[in-house]
Amino acid sequence: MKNSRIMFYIFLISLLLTVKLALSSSLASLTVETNKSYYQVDEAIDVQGNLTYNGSLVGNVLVAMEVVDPNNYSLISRTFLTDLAGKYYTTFKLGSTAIPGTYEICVSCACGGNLAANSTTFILEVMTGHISGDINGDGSVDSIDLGILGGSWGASVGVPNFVSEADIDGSGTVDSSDLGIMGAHWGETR
Ligand SMILES: [Ca+2]
Ligand SMILES: [Ca+2]
Repeated sequence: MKNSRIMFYIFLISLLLTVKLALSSSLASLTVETNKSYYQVDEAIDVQGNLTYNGSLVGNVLVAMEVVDPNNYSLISRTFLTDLAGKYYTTFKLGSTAIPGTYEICVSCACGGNLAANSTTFILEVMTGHISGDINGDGSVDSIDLGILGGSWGASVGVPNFVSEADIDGSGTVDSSDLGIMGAHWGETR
C-alpha cells in the first residue's frame, strides 16, 4: 500500500515536470536564417532572426552564435544583443582557408528563465568562377540553362539525351536534385 502511494507521487512529480518542460520549451523561441543557401569564399554571409517570449518580441537579450564547419570544428563564436524590436542581425565571411561543404549556424540565449536555441545550415562552395546551374557556361543561370536541363530531364549516363553538364550534382541522372541546385542559383551572373 505504502509502495503504491510512493509510486503515485513519483508518477505525479514526473507528470508535473513533463508539463513544465513542455510549457517552458514553448515560451521562448529564437529563429535564425541566412540570406542565401550557397556562398562563395569571402562573400558576406548575412544572418538574422528574432526572439519571442510568449509570442511577443523581446529586445536587449544576449544571443550567442556559433558557426561550425563541415568537420564539426567551431570556426566563429560571438555574442550580440537583440535590438529593441526583438530582432538581431549579424554578418561574417569565410576566408580562403575555409573548407567547402555544409556549415551549421547555432544560436542560443536565455530568456525569462528559459533556454532557447535554434540552428540553420548553408553550403560554402569552392571558388571556380563557374556558377552551379550555368549549364551552357555563358556566365548566367537563366531560362536557357533550364531548357537544357528540361531536355535532359530523367536521363541517365549512356542515354542519348543525357547532357553531363545538366547533371549538376554529378549523380549520373538529371533529376529534381539538379533542378534544386539550379533554383538556388537562379538569376546569378559572374
Ligand atoms: Ca547559362
Ligand atoms: Ca544529378
